[in-house]
Amino acid sequence: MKNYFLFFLIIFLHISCQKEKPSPPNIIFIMTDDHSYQTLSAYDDRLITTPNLDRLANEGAIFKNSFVSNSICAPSRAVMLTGKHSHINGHIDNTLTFNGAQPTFPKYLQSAGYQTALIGKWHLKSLPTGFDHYEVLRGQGDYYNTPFITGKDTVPSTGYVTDVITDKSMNWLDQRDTSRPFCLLVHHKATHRVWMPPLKYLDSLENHDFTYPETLFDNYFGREAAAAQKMSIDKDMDLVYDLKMLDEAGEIQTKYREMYEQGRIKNLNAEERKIWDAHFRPIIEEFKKAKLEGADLVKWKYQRYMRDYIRCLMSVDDNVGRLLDYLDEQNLTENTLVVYTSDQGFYMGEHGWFDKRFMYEESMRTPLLMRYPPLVQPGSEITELVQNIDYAPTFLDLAGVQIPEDMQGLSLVPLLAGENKLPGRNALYYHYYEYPNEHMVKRHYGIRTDRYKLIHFYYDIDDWEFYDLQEDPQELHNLIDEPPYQRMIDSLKTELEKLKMYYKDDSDVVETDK
Ligand code: SGN
Ligand code: CA
Repeated sequence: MKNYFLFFLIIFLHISCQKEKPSPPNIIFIMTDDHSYQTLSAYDDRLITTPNLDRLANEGAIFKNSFVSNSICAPSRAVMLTGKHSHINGHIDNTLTFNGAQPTFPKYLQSAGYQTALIGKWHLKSLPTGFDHYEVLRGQGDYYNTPFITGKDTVPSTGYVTDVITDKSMNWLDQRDTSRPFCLLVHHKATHRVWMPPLKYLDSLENHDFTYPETLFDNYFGREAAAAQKMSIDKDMDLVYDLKMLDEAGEIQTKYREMYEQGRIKNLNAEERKIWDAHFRPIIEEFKKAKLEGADLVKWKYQRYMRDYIRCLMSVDDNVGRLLDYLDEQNLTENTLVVYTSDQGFYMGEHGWFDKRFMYEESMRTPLLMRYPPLVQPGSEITELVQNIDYAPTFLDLAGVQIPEDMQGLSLVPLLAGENKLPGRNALYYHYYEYPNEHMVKRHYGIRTDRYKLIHFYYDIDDWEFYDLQEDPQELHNLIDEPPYQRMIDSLKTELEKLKMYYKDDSDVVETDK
C-alpha cells in the first residue's frame, strides 16, 4: 500500500512539474545594418518617428545604454554569434573569413532541439553553420532584385530587399515544424550605404529639412585620429555614388560615379529605373544650377543623405510592423522573444561624418529592444551598460541552455526580469582594428564606464583621449592632459589593463610588433 502511495505521489509530482515548466521561448532576432539610435524614435524623436519599432519598445524593454565591442559589420555579427570579443572569435575586421567551425548560439540552440534559420545579410564570407535553413545575401547584397545564397544554390529575387527578407522570413515561419521552438534571424541590408530607398518612399520628406547636428562642422581640435579619418560628408561623401547625382550630360564627374552607374543602379529593372530617374532628374538639374560651395554644399549633402537614409528606414519600420502583426495573427506573440538591434550605430552628420568604427558614442552605441511578455514588463527602461557580447548568453539562458564558461558576455535575463544591476559589469571594453582601410579610422581600444571614456589610438599613432561624458556628451574636449583629471585617468588606465586581462586581449601588442 505504502509503495503504491509513493508511486502515485511521484507520478503526480512528475506531471505537475511538467505542467509548470514553461515551454522554451521562440526567438526572433531582427538586426538592421548601420541603424543609428538617433533615428529610432523610442530613443530620439528629433529626426524621424518609427511607430513599429516604438511599439516593440513600449511592449517590451528598451536598453538605453547598449553598445558594441567593435563598431563594424562582420566583427559585430561574429561577436553576437559567439558571445566572445573579436580577438577571441578571430573575426577582428571585415576582410577576414569567419571560422564557422567554432561554437555559436544557433548551434547550442540546435542541440537543445530548436529549429534555426537565418534570412538576409550575413557578410561573414564562409557559408553559415548552425542553421537548419538559410537564405543569405552575397556580401553586402543590393537593395533591388538581389540574389540570395541558399544551402544549395544562388537564387534571384524580385523586389525591394527589406520587403523580400521579411516575406522570406514569414514563409519560413509558415513552413516550420510547429512542434519545436524556433530561432529565426532576420538580418536586413538596410540602412547600409548607399541608402537606396524603396520606390514608394522616393518622394517622402522631399521638402523636409532635417535639423543639423551641432557638430556638423567639427574642427577635431585635440583629436588626431578624428582629424585623420576619411568618412566626412564634406570630403568623402560622393555626389553620384552616395547622393545619386548621375546627370545625363556627364558633367558631375566623381571618384565613384562609375560604381554607381555600372553597379548600384544596374539592379533596378527598366520600370523601376524610370521611376528612379523621374525622381532624381529635377533634383540633379536644380543642384547643377545652384552651384553650391563650402558650408552650403555640406548642408545640402547632409539633407540629401538624411532623406535617403530615413526613407530606407521607413521601410524597415513598416516591415518590423508586418512581422509583429504576423506574430499576433499566428498566436506567437506571447511565447516569442523579439529582439531588435543593429550591427552598430552610425553618424547622422555628427562630427561631420557618415559611417561608424570609432569608439565615440554615435557608433559605439547601438539600438537594442527586447519583447518577451512572460518576463518583461511593458515599457521597461534598462539603463545598465550592455554590449553585443551579451546577446548569445541571453538567448541561451532564456532557452534553458547552460551558458558555456568560455562565453565572455553576460545574460541580460536578470535585467529583463526587472533587476536594476548586472553583477559583473562595471565598464565596457572596446577594440577596433580595420586600419589601414576604407575610411581610415585608426586602430584603437578603450574603456567606457557610465560616465567616462578612455581611448588609446595605436599602430601608426600613439594617442590617448579621455572624455567626461556627463560634461561633454558630444566628445569634443579631449581632457587627457588636463591636470584635474590625472588621478581619474590613471585609475581608468588601471581598469583598462584589468579589462584587457579579464577578456584576454593582447592583440594590440601583436599588431604593433608586426
Ligand atoms: C562598404 C562601404 C563602407 C562601409 C563598409 C563597412 N562602402 O565597404 O562605407 O564602411 O562597407 O560597412 S560601399 O562603397 O561598399 O558602400 S559594414 O557595415 O558592412 O561594416
Ligand atoms: Ca554595419
